[in-house]
Amino acid sequence: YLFLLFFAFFMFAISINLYVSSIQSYDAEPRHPKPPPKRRSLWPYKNIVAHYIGKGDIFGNMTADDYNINQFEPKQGEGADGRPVIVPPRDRFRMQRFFKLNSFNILASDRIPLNRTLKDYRTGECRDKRYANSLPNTSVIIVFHNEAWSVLLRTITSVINRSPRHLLREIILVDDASNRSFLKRQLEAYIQVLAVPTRLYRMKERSGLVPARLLGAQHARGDVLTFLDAHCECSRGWLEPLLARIGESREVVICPVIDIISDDNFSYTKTFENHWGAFNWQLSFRWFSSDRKRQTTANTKDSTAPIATPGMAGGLFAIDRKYFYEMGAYDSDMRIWGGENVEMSFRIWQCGGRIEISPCSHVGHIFRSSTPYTFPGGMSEVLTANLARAATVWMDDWQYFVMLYTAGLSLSARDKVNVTDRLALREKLQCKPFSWYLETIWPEHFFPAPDRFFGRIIWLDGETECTQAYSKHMKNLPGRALSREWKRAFEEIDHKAEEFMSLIDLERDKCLRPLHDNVPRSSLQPVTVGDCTSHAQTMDMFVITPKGQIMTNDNVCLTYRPPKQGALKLLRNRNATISNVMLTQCAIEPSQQWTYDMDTQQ
Ligand code: LR7
Ligand code: MN
Repeated sequence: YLFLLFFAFFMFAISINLYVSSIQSYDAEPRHPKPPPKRRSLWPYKNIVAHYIGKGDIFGNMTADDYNINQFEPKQGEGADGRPVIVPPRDRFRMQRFFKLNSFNILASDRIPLNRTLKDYRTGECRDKRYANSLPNTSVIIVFHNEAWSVLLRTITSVINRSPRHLLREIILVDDASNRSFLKRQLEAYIQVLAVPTRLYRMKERSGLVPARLLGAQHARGDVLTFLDAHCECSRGWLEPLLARIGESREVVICPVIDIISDDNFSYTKTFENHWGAFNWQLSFRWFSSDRKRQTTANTKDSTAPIATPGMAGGLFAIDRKYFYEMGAYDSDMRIWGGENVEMSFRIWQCGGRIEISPCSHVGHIFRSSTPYTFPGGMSEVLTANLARAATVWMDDWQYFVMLYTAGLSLSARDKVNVTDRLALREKLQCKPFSWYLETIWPEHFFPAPDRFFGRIIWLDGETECTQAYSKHMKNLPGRALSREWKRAFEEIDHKAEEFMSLIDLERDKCLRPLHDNVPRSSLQPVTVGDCTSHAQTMDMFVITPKGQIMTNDNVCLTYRPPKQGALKLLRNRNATISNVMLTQCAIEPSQQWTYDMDTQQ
């Protein structure tokens, strides 16, 4: 028995060793252009020791340098036509281990050829569309920080293969101080042999995507600047509609439809073409889907015409190069990540330009659920500072609303930023006020406004099955108020909360609670009630529009849904009435129309 036990242990040790060294064999540089010789360990157990003591254990954290472990072995036909990739079971362990390096499944990507085929995602009308012979040409600018090899190169390859050669003037790569070694000489060598002039610039130190894009733009010579994230795939016919729209009007910033490349299996999924974008109370970008007017010159309903959008996602867009600079390029003080898309959306619209999405242009982007890279200075600090800059310069009175209702974006964050030069730009370009933006460009918005009520809603649970919302704490915001008044108004709401608490019967009264983060914008969700809180920041706040919509953050509206006939269960349910009030995407329909009497506050 002892012998058997010993033998079993021996076999176990050997298999562990084999397994771990198989992980280590992932330690090869990408195949192109020249695979470096494999390093062989002199002492076989070094790998195990390195795993458990040195480089962090196999279940633990990895550093960027570990990514030199890159096995790029595309297999013909894998991922063809945008199909998902299946990583064989024997690689599942490595797959999980390497996922966190990029927050996407690099093993799946490494199996797909750089020039994989995609479907044609355009509608028939878009395919049939003919464009002028003389479109402006473009520089494609791709900035990256520690991007994965196969993903970055597939982005570049798709740009080259799917752009008409005469329209693609050059590709400009900007490395935002990556520390992965294959992004150094190896990348430089790779881009020498490409069919389109490709240049690489490097940031001296990690700065963020805004400074990197500014550096790229500075070296660009095309008529148009087209920005892409470093993990995209352009599909057939993506470029012409963008350039054609700018050829028509140089004051248009034009975005493609952003399709989804799975972070898990790299499948390419077409998204809806009639989506448009805007921002929630925390200024994060959101997609919306109600119909908006298309930008057509003709009266006919042209399905190929671009759709105006109040906000842009930020990563994928084309803009006339000179116009980019006339309009103040970017706020160069925005660091690392975030906020620049908010700033640009407000600025372009308020200063006389337009932002549109072309339904005929499809580009895939890998959406990730977490950020793989570091945020020097702290993620929330960096984001807060960037958003505070955007809000202070462009949002007028609404900046106070954003400051109070955004976790982390306090009034003190605003006081720290110095935006003198951006305010001067706003002055120089004679830009319109934020109220104009909300009313004209984004009439569906869900922000409080002078013609709207804003506050909490108390639910008086009841005798009756009729659904009615009662409010005791609505505040009519001052009309053409000065900023200071607005600031006071919001602080008052916060302040009055205590007073408000004394008004309500804590035992009986409950406040309506929107489940902001959990509400899928497309489906019905029952509203919840909970204890009334006293902090503005908790966001159990609603806006009542003159049309009677009760809106809250993220385009969610209170909707009445009649109880099902003869549902005995409902009668027995004490919460029968509340269960008829749902939260769903705002739309102009009778089930979303409520009445509010200002005098009785009911
Ligand atoms: O410090 C950094 N330095 C960089 O060079 C941080 C990032 N980057 C690069 C990075 O390698 C990538 O190529 O900048 C690019 C964008 O960074 P991502 O991919 O981490 O950003 P994201 O796709 O999560 O975020 C979106 O919002 C950002 C706000 O700052 C930028 O505007 C991104 O470009 C933008 N991406 C898109 O719009 C793609 C569609 C997403 C949607 C909806
Ligand atoms: Mn991205």
